Amino acid sequence: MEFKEWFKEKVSIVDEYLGQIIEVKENPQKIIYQAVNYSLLSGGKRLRPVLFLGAYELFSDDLKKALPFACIMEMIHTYSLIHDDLPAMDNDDYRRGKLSNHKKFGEARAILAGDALLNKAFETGLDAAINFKGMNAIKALKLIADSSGTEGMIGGQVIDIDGENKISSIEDLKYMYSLKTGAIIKSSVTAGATLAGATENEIKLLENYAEKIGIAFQIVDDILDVTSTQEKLGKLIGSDAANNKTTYLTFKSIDEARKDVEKYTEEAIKSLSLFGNRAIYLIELAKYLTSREN
Ligand code: GRG
Repeated sequence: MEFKEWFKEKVSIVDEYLGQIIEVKENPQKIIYQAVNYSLLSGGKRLRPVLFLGAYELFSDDLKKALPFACIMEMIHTYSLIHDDLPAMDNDDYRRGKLSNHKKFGEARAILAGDALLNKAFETGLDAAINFKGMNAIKALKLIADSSGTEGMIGGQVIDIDGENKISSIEDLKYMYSLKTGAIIKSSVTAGATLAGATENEIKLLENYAEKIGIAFQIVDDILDVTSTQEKLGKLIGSDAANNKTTYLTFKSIDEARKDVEKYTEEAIKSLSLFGNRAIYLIELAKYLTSREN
């Protein structure tokens, strides 16, 4: 199967699952289901669940068992986008080609929609873990929880909002990126492999792959914020400059940044050599991320 077809197939099973995750009940809190679904079902590349399934698939064919865990990654990611767009954070009015959650539902509901998604992620994970034999599901959930917290995405966001005070070198910046963006990209891959029963050595190699694509992904994000258009990105461009953000382009030119993306991607692909042709989709995925337009 061609990579594009493989990717499309994965996105389609993820979208189908996510579409059923929130039961819209006729009760006084009905608005929260609408606010959650507004952001969760508004497209997005579904990169993290696809990475999860791609890593899982290296070791097991039983994708149905992995699907709830893979979708947790998208719920956590979507919550982070809703909160990141709030006036107190990046103050972005558009996301995924639509008004951001707080612009549509108001700030208080957007905060609660983000909280609800994070909670739903672990409700979903725990439900699935109850039916999973052995400890692999618990281990995978632990990786996911750690990567979302103060030593992961939240930690990175804290450094990011403190901005220039905390980031004075490219090393500081890469540290912040490794937490803010990198941590849940990494856990998507390592938790997928863990759930499927990969060995420690196999997980280590995949961790290396994920770290490298994580930094490449974020550098591309910084480049797109300068070079893309609102139509392609689905949100206003130039948001980093408007927020006085330190980005990769504070330290490097666009050409240098593009070269670094290539370098990290090659290193990521090299980490997969042990898996031979089995890793073809993860290899193609790394390449696709270098040329993405949104
Ligand atoms: C609020 C706790 C908290 C964390 C926010 C991830 C994050 C931390 C903020 C997102 C801000 C941002 C634009 C980061 C750059 C990298 C990134 C996560 C981009 C968006 O991810 P994509 O490109 O988005 O995978 P789609 O819409 O395709 O899912």
